[in-house]
Amino acid sequence: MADIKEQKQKPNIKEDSKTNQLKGFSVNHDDTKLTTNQGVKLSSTDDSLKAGERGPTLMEDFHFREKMTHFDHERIPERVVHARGFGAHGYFQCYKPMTEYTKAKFLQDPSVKTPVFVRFSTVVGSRGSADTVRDVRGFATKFYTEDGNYDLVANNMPIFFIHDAIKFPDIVHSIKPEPHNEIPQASAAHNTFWDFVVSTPELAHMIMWLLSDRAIPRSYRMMEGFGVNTFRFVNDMGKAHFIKFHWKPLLGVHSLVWDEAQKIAGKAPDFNRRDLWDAINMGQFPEFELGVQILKEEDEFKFDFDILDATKFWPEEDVPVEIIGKMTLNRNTENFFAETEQVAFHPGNVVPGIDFTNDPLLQGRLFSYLDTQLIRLGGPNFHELPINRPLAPIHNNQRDGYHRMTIDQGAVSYSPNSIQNNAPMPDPKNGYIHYQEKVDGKKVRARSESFKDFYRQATLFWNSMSDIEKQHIIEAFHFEVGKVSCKKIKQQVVDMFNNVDSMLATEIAKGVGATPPSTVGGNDVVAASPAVSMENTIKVAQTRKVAFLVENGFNYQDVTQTMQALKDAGVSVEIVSKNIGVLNSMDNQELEAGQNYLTTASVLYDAVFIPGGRECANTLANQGDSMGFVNEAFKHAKAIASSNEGIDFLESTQIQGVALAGMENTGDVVTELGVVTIRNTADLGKFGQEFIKAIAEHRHWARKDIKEKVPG
Ligand code: HDE
Repeated sequence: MADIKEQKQKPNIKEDSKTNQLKGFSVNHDDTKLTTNQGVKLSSTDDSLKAGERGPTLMEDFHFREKMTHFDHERIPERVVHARGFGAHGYFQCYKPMTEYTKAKFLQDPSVKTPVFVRFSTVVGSRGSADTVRDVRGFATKFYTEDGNYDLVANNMPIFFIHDAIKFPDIVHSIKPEPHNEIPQASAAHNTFWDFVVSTPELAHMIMWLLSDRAIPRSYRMMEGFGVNTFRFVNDMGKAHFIKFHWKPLLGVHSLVWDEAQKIAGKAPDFNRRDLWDAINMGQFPEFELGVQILKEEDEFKFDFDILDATKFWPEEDVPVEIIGKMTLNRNTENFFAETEQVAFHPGNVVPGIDFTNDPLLQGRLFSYLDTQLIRLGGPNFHELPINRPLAPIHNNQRDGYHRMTIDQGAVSYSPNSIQNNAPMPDPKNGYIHYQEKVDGKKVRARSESFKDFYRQATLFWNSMSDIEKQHIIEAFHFEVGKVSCKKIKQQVVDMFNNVDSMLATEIAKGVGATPPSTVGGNDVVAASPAVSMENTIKVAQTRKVAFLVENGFNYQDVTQTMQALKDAGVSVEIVSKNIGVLNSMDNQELEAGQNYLTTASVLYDAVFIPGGRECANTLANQGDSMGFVNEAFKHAKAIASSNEGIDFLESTQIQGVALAGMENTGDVVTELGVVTIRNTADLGKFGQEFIKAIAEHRHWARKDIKEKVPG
């Protein structure tokens, strides 16, 4: 059984320290006999104990009662927000000692691998909701450091909706399903939310982010994380700096398109979960670099926004992000409930060297997270659950409470004491010392004037978007506000966003049946922050997923060589056919199709390949499902590749106006708008490389008017 005896001395943290600690609690049931929770072996579990075969069940059936009682109590309250999530284990390593800024031990020694557990989440939906809804994503990391647990409880957007935590229950109530009918699930597209938006101008900036592509990430592995609130680093001289935390994914930041996200929500509601699970199982470990923006205390008032206002970001162009380490996620959980569901994060879990600021959103969070765990995990001892247990030893005078697991020795549970020489004893040298910020003010229920610029950064964000990102934001407004039934609110949305940009407001009005603004809106912001546009992100093909549409009579060489090229680039391939099972090539070689058009769909891939082979191409051209598959990939701006006779099939789809390798072309790879074709089996090497480049591009937005021209 579990070895939960705490070590008294300083823990020697290694990459696998947390895994080893968890192993002490993990139970293997292979080759075991069925028992009760009291360890009594059972002879049968298929029938309850009855008075006669057709008689009533007996009260004394302890096995029935125990089994049923446990089942009846198996659910705990889901998180009030961020209910749906998915976790993974890994480690963090800093790149260099950060001693100048912080004494946090896990940021000092690049040779130390600090174990971490990360939970990604959506915010609004309930535990069973779909992964790909339009929403903010949570990105919470628990570092099991030698100085105790540090939680970086982040989101995938750098700002938040509101200034002050006291408004959190209001905004959450407005966005959650409406209370009278519990509709809609996991969606902001309804009256109460937009009613709240138009009544609360501080939301303007966050709405721009929420309606941008950031709200529908392609993968948890491809999104940034932001600490949002302003924290402090404090060094061993007691000197502090203001900081913002960033996680930067090494695969870049990439998103789905809205039509795709909605379809995935039906076809594969676990899309983001499965993506993370599969990537880790395949050894494609997600990696995120940790960055910090660091500000001197004396620069606190240097900006045209308040650095304590969580509805503002610090433009990276003004305050560069210093990359200080990397996190690698390399192990899936063994048990979802024990780990992902029971993990309890809290922004107040800090270690010496990291401290808070007066950011009023952060201040309120410092209350909420501990409080919420008390109801969710049923009492004050949740820190003893294996996933929450620190690697650093715990010694204090806290005792009792539901589900206490440690057996604390001795008569003393108070301080000071003489019986135990005052142990456990405070440690003035190494113990946590709060930063001694001077605070002096009147008690007021008020908001600082410096927070009241609601629109200028929303405009900065809008100015920073590429054309396609702007188009997607406008379409998101059309969807979200189009679902609002109250005409007055629609008009108020138009009027509110006229403060951000007139063109934006006019476009919103067009799509939702409101009147365009009659006055020129916007404000004086003309600058842009290129770092917030996803167009400028890292672009690699690695870990992407490609569908090969194959039928009997395919060209074996086309398939195997292209597959090898993709695999060498870290791209995975699935063979999709009308029927799952063995396919024969034109020269009678075999290939196994793992998916059919019912088990999978175009929206679940990053790209499509159609090989040569006359019979294969003819079959595909006569299958509506294959045509639809390619049309949809084209419409969603994904890379498409085809060789030899496969191109004839492409010509019969809706891929129009893109140059394909013609019959007269006998050698060159033709690449246009992310469609890569070749009529020469001898040069598949170059073809593979071009295809990989097109996949790395993520999407090919230059395909003009695809949305209008391609049905579906
Ligand atoms: Fe949270 N938030 N939050 N939040 N939050 C919770 O704590 C809260 C905020 C974030 O995977 C809850 O354990 C308040 C910002 C993540 O388990 C709760 C306010 C950011 C997670 C809570 C905020 C976050 C939570 C619900 C406004 C980004 C999921 C369950 C003042 C920096 C953690 C729980 C996980 C979860 C309160 C705003 C991130 C109720 C009061 C800003 C990633 O305590």
